[in-house]
Amino acid sequence: MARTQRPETEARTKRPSPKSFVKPALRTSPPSWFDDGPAPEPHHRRLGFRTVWISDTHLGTKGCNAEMLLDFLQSIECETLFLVGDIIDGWQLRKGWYWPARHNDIVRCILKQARNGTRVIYVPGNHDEAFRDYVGLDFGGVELLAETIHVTADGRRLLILHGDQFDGVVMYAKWLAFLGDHAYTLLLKGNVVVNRVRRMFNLPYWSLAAHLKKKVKNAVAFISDFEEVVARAAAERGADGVVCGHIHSAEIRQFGDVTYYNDGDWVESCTALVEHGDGRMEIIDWAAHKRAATLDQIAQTAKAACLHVPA
Ligand SMILES: [Mn+2]
Repeated sequence: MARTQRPETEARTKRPSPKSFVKPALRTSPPSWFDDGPAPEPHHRRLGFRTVWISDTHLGTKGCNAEMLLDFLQSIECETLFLVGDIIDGWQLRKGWYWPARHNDIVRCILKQARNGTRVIYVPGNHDEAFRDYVGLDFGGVELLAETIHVTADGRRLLILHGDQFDGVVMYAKWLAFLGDHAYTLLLKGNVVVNRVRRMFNLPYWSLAAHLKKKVKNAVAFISDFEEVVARAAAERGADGVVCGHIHSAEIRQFGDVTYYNDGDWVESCTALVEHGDGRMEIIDWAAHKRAATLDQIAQTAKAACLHVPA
C-alpha cells in the first residue's frame, strides 16, 4: 500500500492538476493511485486497476496463449490479482510434460507482482485441483484459498470461486468428463448385457440406458444453466455477486439482485475481468485491445509519413 500511494503524492507536489484544488477534506474515499499518478516506468505506462481476475490459463498445455498472457500481465498493475483456477493444467501435464520457457516467464511475472506489493490470491480449479490440498498456505507471496469474498470499492461483496463445483458432469460423474460421449455409447451396449443377466435371474426389465440418458441430459442442462446456478449459490450465501471461470466464456450478467461475472480464459478468448478504482467492473478482451492498438499504430505511422511527404 505504501508503495502504491507514493507516486500519487509525488504527482500532487510536482504536477498541479485540477484535482489538486479539491479540498482534501471533501474526499470521501482515499485517492486512487492509478487514476492520474505517474507510471512506475516512464517508458512503459501500465494500465492500473484496483483488482484483476484471470483464470483458465491452462499453463502446461499447447492451448495456452502464453505470449498474449505475458503481454497482458506485463501491461497491468493492480492492488489485488485473483487467479481463479485452471492456471496450471495438472491433467495435461500428467499425460505428457509440456513446459516451454514462456510458461516459466508467466509464473515469474506473477511472483514478481506479488513481491512488488500486489496481493495475489490463487483459487484452484479442477485442472489444478492438486493445489486444493494446500489451501490456507502461502507460496512466495501467493495465497492459496478454496474460495473467498472480495469487497469492491463500492462496497459489494463478491464470492470468488472457480466454478467446477456446479458443473454436473464434473461433480456427479468425474469419469464422464474424461470419457464423454463414448462412455454413453458403451453404456447403451451395456444395457443389453445388463438385461440379459437380469432375465437369467428372473428380474424385470430395467432400462440402464434410459436411466443414464436421463442423467446425461440432466448434466447437459446443468451446464447450460451454469451461470444461473452459480448466481443462485452466491445469492444463497448473501453475496452481491460472484466471479468465476471454468466454462471459458467471459460474461457479466444480472440474475435478480446478484451479478454474475466470468473472467473467460486464455486458451480461446484471452480475456480478463477488471475492477476500476470506483468499483466499476469490465471485461478486457486483450486480443481485441492489441488489434486496436496495432491499427492505431499503423494509422499514426501513415499520418506521420503523409506529413513528411516533400511538396
Ligand atoms: Mn475448470
